[in-house]
Amino acid sequence: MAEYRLHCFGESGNAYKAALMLALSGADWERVPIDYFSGQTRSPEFRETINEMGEAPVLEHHGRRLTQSGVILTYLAEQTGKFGPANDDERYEILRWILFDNHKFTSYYATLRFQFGIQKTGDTPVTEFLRGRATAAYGIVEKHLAGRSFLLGDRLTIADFSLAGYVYYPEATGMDLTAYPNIMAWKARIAAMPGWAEPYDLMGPPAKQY
Ligand SMILES: N[C@@H](CCC(=O)N[C@@H](CS)C(=O)NCC(=O)O)C(=O)O
Repeated sequence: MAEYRLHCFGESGNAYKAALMLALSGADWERVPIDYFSGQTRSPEFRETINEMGEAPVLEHHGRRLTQSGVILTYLAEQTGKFGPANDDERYEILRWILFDNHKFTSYYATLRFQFGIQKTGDTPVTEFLRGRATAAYGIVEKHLAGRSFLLGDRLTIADFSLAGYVYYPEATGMDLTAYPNIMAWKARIAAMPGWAEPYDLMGPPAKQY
């Protein structure tokens, strides 16, 4: 059995954040597939034995079970000694971006992609609202990345893995990411790192063709 076990599924960008960290830090890990589209995360068994919050990702390590990608990233940075903060200022800066990501950058974009690109709802007042919120969050990150290689400056950290969770997925959102040149360059910088792979290569293929 591998040292780290990541409960995940291909479509989950929140799980991809942890998978990216495991892959780029060279950890010994394996995936434990979740059958999300058959309702596994909503089953009483999953909630009682794997994650009461009913979500991916879940990381198992030496008898510990951790959930929430931000917690998992923080834990992995401490365990591996890689991609973590170098001092207190960086610790707070990383936490600041992880919180912004969970509230705005990932959450609106991921929900938009789920509705528009996976459930194929077409445009509705909900997707239009989500796209407006995601566009605002992308604009903030685009501005922050001007003149910086990564969120904290010159060095790749877990804050980047958090925000990078959904930017490599191919499903339609009705947003054109090429309109964000700093985000596109940042995405390419992360993709050039040794160990990087596409979400569906790291965590398993999509449940169907979207
Ligand atoms: N804030 C959480 C979000 C996790 C999350 O929303 N995971 C999705 C998959 S990407 C999920 O399992 N959703 C199940 C549900 O909400 O029912 C994290 O960062 O881990």
